[in-house]
Amino acid sequence: MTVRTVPTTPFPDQKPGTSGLRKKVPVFRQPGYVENFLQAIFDSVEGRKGATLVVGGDGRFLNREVVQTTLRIAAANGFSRILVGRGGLLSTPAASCVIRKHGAIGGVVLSASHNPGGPEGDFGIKFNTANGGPAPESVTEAIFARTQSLTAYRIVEADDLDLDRLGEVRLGDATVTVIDPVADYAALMETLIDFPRVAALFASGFRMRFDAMSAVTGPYAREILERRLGAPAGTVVNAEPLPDFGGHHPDPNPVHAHDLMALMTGPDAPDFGAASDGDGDRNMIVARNLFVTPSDSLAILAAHAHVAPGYAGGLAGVARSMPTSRAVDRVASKLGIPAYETPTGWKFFGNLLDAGRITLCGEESAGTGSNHVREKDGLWAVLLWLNVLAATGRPAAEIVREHWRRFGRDVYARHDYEEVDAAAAEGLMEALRGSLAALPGRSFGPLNVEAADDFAYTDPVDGSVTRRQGVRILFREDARVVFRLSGTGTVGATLRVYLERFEPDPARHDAPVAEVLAPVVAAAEAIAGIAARTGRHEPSVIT
Ligand code: VG1
Ligand code: CO
Repeated sequence: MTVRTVPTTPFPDQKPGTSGLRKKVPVFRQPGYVENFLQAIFDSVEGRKGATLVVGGDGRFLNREVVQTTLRIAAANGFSRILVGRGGLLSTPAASCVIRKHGAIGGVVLSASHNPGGPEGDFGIKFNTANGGPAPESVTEAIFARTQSLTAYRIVEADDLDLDRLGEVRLGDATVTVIDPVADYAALMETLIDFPRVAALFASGFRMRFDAMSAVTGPYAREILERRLGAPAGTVVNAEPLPDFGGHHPDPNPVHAHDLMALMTGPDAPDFGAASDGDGDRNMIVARNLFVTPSDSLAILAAHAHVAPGYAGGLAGVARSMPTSRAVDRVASKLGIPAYETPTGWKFFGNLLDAGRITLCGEESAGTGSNHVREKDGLWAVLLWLNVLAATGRPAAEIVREHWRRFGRDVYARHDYEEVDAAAAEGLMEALRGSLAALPGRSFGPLNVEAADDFAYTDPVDGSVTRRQGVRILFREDARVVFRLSGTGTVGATLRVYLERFEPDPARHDAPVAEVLAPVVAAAEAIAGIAARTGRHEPSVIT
């Protein structure tokens, strides 16, 4: 087998966003596009000679082809051991687990997460470092810089490997090992969660539905829930990973997981419902007749985590992304532990986790995780919930309501305006930034602005500073609105508007979210002029 050096020219658009490089499939299919980006990644990995690399993806369209290319380019760039999930599959949290367990120098994760797949859908490439987490900004910036000066990539000339057979094969100077994508992950879950207790819960007649949304979590959920924990066959639905996710948006929220929502609000609702996204790092939790807002789920798990063996010693601290509601902060202050506020994206939790400052963290976008890996972890969150349900013996909806009674309710919603004109969205954000200084003291209906800023984050561990992470407006009435542009969209711009209002009075905890937030929505419109600037009078998705 020979290593070929292939001349190439840079693509201008290979700048990683919130979570790696995400583009439409046809963009990735341009000759050299994948090869260039991979070469730029590997050029930025110091010490790769002789090191171990992990490769896998969420099984979407193009996954198998790009896995083969990744193996060939990795083998040509000095890695000596490459671990790849059978069928080219690894969920994002499982990739993080495998990197850590096998002392790999990093991993290439092929996914566009919750974005749709298929020939006209999205694809993505992300690089994770030796701690198992998404590469920090310093690394993604170095990768982008490298993409702009690339003149050639190196690749081993070889036939495609058989990815469906476990075991070792040689590729150039490297050994490629096809591993069971589930085994290491399932073993880790057994150390964190009280499996016998959850198994006893299922044995007692407790029923749940887990909707894998035809994405990567199916095999993981089947193995763990149905085989190891004894949930009845059929508990996991849409369990086969499909290249186009069955034509659906593999995004676990009440809009895209409507079948699950319908079941959980209907006459045949099981005790508990859950779903995960394309690459398995997000989770959706649904009680009977009650969708659990991800920000609440994080807070509830923080309050109850000690019932699970992995967290019996308590939590060192917690963190949430800035747009996530402040519910978890209230738990932290009761527990007397620190609560950190980071920019959107899991990469910002890495340093806090590595330094042992936090144990649990999460995002409003249905990402929850802990120090067990360095990615958010959908199935883990579901298992921790099951552990809490088993330990307390209470229905999920009751646990949520009791939490609100104890801590108050942070009523929350996110309004997304998708595929808006990019220039209009930028203009809206710039105008907002320009108006910040004049906002405090102004009132909008019943709400009075107390403070307004553009969120900047100083990492407490390495001192790095990240600016312009979202405009936040705080109202005296304990309400907040946050505006930011998505860094994962692939068409135009997506404006995200995060709305919340604290409600301490249990008598009002069951008021409809839209009603409670109506004044905040009106203030957001008055402040940002969304309709006038984007032409949109309604959000495209409300979660
Ligand atoms: C979105 C979410 C963010 C999440 C990111 C990756 O980013 O808001 O919380 O970390 O997706 O999630 P953005 O920039 O579009 O708002 V995933 O499940 O794509 O790995
Ligand atoms: Co995801």
